[in-house]
Order: sequence, then structure tokens, then C-alpha cells
Amino acid sequence: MPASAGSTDDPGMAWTDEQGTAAACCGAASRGGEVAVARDERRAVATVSEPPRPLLLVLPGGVFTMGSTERRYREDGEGPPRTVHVEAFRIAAHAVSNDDFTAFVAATGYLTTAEREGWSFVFGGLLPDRFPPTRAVAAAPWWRQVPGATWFRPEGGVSDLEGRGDHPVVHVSWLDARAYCRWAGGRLPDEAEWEYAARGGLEGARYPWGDELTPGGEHRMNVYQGRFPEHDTGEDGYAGTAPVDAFAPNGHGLHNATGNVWEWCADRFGPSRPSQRNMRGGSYLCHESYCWRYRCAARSANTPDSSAGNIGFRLAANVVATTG
Ligand SMILES: [Ca+2]
Ligand SMILES: [Ca+2]
Ligand SMILES: [Cu+2]
Repeated sequence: MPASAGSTDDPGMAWTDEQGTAAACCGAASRGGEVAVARDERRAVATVSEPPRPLLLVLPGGVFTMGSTERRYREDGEGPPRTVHVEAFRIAAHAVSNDDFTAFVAATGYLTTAEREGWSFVFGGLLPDRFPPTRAVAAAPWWRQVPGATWFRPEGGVSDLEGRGDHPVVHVSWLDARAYCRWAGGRLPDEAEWEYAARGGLEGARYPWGDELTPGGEHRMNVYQGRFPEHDTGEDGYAGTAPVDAFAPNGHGLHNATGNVWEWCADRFGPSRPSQRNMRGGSYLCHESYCWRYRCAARSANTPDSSAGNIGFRLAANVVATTG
């Protein structure tokens, strides 16, 4: 079970090996695990108004090379590269924004995992200097368990979404993401779809635009510059999240596939972390020095009830057969 609010010395948070692996990355640490999925199945989302009809890109089916030969994170299972076929599907040009999620909650009254648990993981560097002491993750002390941190209070306390309506919603668990997608008439992309979309039609490239991190010295995504975790210079224009449509889209029309926020995918990570769901793309906290996962092929995962200030998601859907 996840730690309840206020159990500050709870060894039951027990950073297991699985969680330790996750904590080594900017994907943060984890809450409890599988039990939350069963519990969530019983929670019905009452739709009382029409969900938005977001612009979803239609991607044709195709064959691509999934994964990479990079050896730096062997335990992530990026490789070996293999040929994968993807059916035609639809996917959003950008991640679900705070404004999008506000509409969902207004229509359904949905309560996120973080709201029910009473806390979420916030990157310490985003907290005000005089913030009350918080519990840190041992293996990744920049991650702080902040009481009251939720999608609408991203740094806990009295923080709010002022000026961030078009930023990606964060502090949403995989369960929350799934609930939103169902309401919006879609689903989360699976990992193969995500990577196919993120690659933008470029075969085997490291990033959605090619192999060079900053072509011509120009930043193409929101990651971390400076010395992690002490100081983010924000040289790419953003320390913390950026608007969902910041930076040029890739060849398939997707913005910020890599960088900005990790994006939940539908499927499970695999045998090494069986209870965890995939996350792809890296985040504004990724730094080459310790988490070089802002690449198309990079993988991470977390338990379905985990949330953090750098995890969001993107809506996908099946291609609907039209008549006539
Ligand atoms: Ca940045
Ligand atoms: Ca992203
Ligand atoms: Cu990272």
C-alpha cells in the first residue's frame, strides 16, 4: 500500500530494487503497485458533459526499427533493434495540458491518485527556498515527497496553474491518465506506437529531428542544462515544464515527444519490472550526466499509482472506420 499522508518515517515506502531502479532516473520513485489497479477498476467515471474533441493526428501504419544499439542502460531493454509493424492509429500532437485536464475534472469530478494519497513527488529545485522540510528519496534526494502536491498545485503549498494552462498536466498516475483517455474517447498509446510517432518518420535517428542534440546550436526540446541537480540554467528557454506545443513538431507533427514530460504508455515494462507501466521520452529533468533518456529509443517505467512533477501523457486512439 502507498504510504498515507503524514507517515513521514514509514519504512513501508520501502524502496525496493524495482523502485531503486526507477529512482536512479529522472522518472522519480514509485508508490505502491498493482493493488491500485484493481481498486481503480471499481471507480466509475461519470461523464456528465461532452469531452473535447482534440485534434488527433492520423498516422498511417508502417514498419520501423524500434529500439537502439545504445549500451549505456542495458537494464532498460532498449535493444536490440528490431523491426516492428504498427497499424494505423491516431495520436495527439502534444501532451494533455492543464487546461485539458481541468475540463476533464470539471466534467467528471475525478480525483487523482495524488489527491487521494495526499502527496506527490516534486523536484526539490522547484520548491521555494523556505519550503517546509520534506522527505526525500534516498537514492534520488532531489525527489521530495510533498504533501498536497497535485496536478493543480504542482509544487504543493499555495502553488497554482497560473500561466501554465498550456503546460502539460503532471502529478497524474497511469490510472489517472487512463481515466482521462477513456473519457476523451481514446486510450494511451502503446510503447511501439509511441516510438513510431516520436521518430517522425526518421529511421534510426537518436532524436525526433535527427542525431544531433542541438543542430546549429539550437535547442529542440526541453531538458536540463547546467549541473544536475543543483542548478538548471534553463538555456533551452525553460526550467521546469514548457507549453505543450513549445519547439517545432517532428515529421509526424508531434511536439515534445522527447523532453518536457515523460509520457505514460499503455503497456507493461517487461519481466524485469513486471508491475510497472512504460514511460517514454524523458523530461525537463533529464541531463546527459545521469539520465540520458531524452532519446526516441529510451525507456523507463513506474508503478501505475505513481505520480511526479515530470510525468504526463498523450492521448491516442484507434482509427475510426468511416462509412460512406
Ligand atoms: Ca529546460
Ligand atoms: Ca515528452
Ligand atoms: Cu530522465
